[in-house]
Amino acid sequence: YQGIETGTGNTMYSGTVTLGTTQSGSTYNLTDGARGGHKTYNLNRGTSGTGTLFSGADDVWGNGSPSNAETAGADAHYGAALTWDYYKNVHGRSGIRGDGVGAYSRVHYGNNYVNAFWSDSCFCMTYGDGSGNTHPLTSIDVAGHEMTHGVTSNTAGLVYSGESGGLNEATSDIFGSTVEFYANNSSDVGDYLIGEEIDINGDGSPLRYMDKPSKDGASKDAWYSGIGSIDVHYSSGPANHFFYLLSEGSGTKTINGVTYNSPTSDGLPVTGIGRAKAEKIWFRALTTKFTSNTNYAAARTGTLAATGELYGTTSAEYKAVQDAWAGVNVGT
Ligand code: ASN
Ligand code: ZN
Ligand code: CA
Repeated sequence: YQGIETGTGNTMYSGTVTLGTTQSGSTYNLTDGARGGHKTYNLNRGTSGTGTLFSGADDVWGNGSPSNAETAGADAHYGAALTWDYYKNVHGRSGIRGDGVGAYSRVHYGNNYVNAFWSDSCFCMTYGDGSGNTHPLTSIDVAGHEMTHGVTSNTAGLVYSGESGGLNEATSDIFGSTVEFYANNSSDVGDYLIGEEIDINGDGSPLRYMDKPSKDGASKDAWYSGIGSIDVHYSSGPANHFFYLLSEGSGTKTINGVTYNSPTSDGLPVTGIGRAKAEKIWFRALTTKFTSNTNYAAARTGTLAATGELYGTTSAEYKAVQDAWAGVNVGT
């Protein structure tokens, strides 16, 4: 017998979840037959190849603890499924390349490896186990962030340096967050923070803040001439901030228990249009307006063009896009 199944994942960050699996004879494995055949492999601290496909005699994966090897696999498999479902159901895109074909994930990369990364060459994503091998980087937003690098390279192709590199990183943070909201998971709730679950700083603080990117001590809240020469994970700040302002507006707001306070660089207020419209605008711009060398000025033009097509150039949405870019010092 060979068939598509749904198993149970006992994850580290997202509680007990349903996973897409495959039964092959008397064993089960982490192959998501309903999502392009996305597979999840155990590198068992290796750093090359695929290691072994997670498989076992029952369709229950992990126990919520990082010391159980299956736990990180369950988190990664869940994050990949959510990202697949998000792009399919929200944006009508079937898989990272839009061709219905799944990628694959690798967990337990290296020893104490504190990063996760997407690779176009293997069409796969990889997760380290974090400091002490106790904080795998397998949260929902990180999964969505990494897989979005694959979407970006198969659409706009934003070059990963200079201002286009900042826009590439911001695109991954934006859709990493929207995937997290889409998941509607009660353990790993949706927010405009990146990496709040994986404790990369050791003090419970997130890696990045979209409402006010400078809270991380390095990212920029607003564009300035020369921003293209800083690290792309910091030059992403103005675009992350733009997306927050466009979605939620300026000022103070509490969402899912997190309080945000988003300033604007021009001191003028922005009225948010909601995340559901903002994510449509960014996706349409990414896939039909942005190119490999899009910079901040061109991102403003591209998102305005996308907004005009979606909502009209005299709409409140169009004005909000103008105001949100002005609020991060782009094209005032
Ligand atoms: N986690 C990092 C990122 O997605 C990995 C990298 O620097 N390429 O940006
Ligand atoms: Zn990234
Ligand atoms: Ca988050």
